[in-house]
Amino acid sequence: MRHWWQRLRGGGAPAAPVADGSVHHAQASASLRALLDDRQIPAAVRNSLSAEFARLESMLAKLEREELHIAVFGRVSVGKSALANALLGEAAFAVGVLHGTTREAAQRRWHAVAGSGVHLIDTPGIDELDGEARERLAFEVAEVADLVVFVVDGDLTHNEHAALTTLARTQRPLLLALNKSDRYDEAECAALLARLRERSAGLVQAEDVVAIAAQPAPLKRVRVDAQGREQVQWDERAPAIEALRARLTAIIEREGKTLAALNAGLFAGRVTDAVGARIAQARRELADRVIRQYCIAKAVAVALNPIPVADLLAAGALDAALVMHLGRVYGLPLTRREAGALLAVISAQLVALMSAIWGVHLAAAAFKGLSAGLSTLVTAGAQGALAWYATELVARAAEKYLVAGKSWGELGPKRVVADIVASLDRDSILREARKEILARL
Ligand SMILES: Nc1nc2c(ncn2[C@@H]2O[C@H](COP(=O)(O)OP(=O)(O)OP(=O)(O)O)[C@@H](O)[C@H]2O)c(=O)[nH]1
Ligand SMILES: [Mg+2]
Repeated sequence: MRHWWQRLRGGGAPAAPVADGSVHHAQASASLRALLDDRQIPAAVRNSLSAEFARLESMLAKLEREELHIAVFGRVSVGKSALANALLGEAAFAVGVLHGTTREAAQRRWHAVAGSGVHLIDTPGIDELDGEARERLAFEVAEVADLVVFVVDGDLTHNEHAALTTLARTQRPLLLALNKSDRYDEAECAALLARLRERSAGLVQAEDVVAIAAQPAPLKRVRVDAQGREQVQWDERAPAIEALRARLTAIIEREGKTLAALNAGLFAGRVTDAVGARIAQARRELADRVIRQYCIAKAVAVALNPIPVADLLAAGALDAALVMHLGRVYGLPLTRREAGALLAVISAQLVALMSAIWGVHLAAAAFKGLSAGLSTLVTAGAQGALAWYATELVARAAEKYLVAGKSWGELGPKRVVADIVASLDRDSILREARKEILARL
């Protein structure tokens, strides 16, 4: 089933009425609340995403107040403020001939819409030349809007098309309003509309591309008075925005609640992803530190008390502690028995790999450069380095298994372990290990 917003902008089949916006609304509120109250999210992660969490709060408040935000958006001087005023029926926002009349986004409640928690947001124009900062601001506003009216006063420029595409990607429904239609005659206007529909196909649904005149230029009337003198008179004209108003009210009535819920839901989804990524990153960093500590401990122990290379993989006690520690880091604690079983699987793969492929090279690499004057210290360092490397391999394999939720995945342990062996830079690990060990002995 296609989502309602795809129906909205995709054209084709007429949109079926949304079953019940209240359901979406309640679901969105619940998911925002759940995210805000989630005690599993570490304080550090919450702090690093404080702006996002603050916005979650305000979005939840907005949902609870049943508000719907509509933003007008477009290049400077296309008549965004004039349109907002025409919809509101009052001169709420400054309108001007100067480019950049509107400097900051501002919102007003739209009382004319039934049961209205609907707010109109006027935004600064996206400047084609140097208004990078204002463009960013406008995009931010569009982000908090549930629905965006993109205002143009002619065919889409390259920048407008790019902005429209970006907005469409934010999954907000878009309306495209051709303003200042009073400047065109009927045929020109129809041709422009057709052109706009063609160029915005896939971004805006055809019926949501409409012609309006938010503030038509006054009509010049020339009268000849009794003395035969010409009198010029300017007649103000009322805004002609019915086509847009009708589309807006239809959408608000049919799916206003769902729109608000969708916007909140999308944002909650992004925050959830961000939280997940931060937690994963924090865990990786912690795991790195844990692994390093165990590598040092084991390497030093082996260096002080050398054992045959073949026994390195079998040296179990520290490895079991390491694997259990990693389990706690990744929030998937392992019992001692589980840790033992996991180690057995990994070691079996490593032993097979090492003896089959490069066991000889491994030993050679560890002992490289030892031909001249084998001091016990250096030999011990080399053995310790080897222990470090083996520990690192075991730990990374266990980490993969834990990150995948205690699973080797479809490929199985053999492939996972082989991939890890291939991905770790053996020589640099051995070099670093030797340095660390020698510094400690
Ligand atoms: N002819 C005509 N002029 C219009 C129409 N709507 C707005 N204008 C004029 O266009 C100019 C700009 O209008 P604004 O509403 O300030 O435009 P804006 O998009 O808000 O501009 P910025 O705030 O500077 O980005 C003003 O001089 C308006 O009178 C219209 O429908 N027809
Ligand atoms: Mg303005």
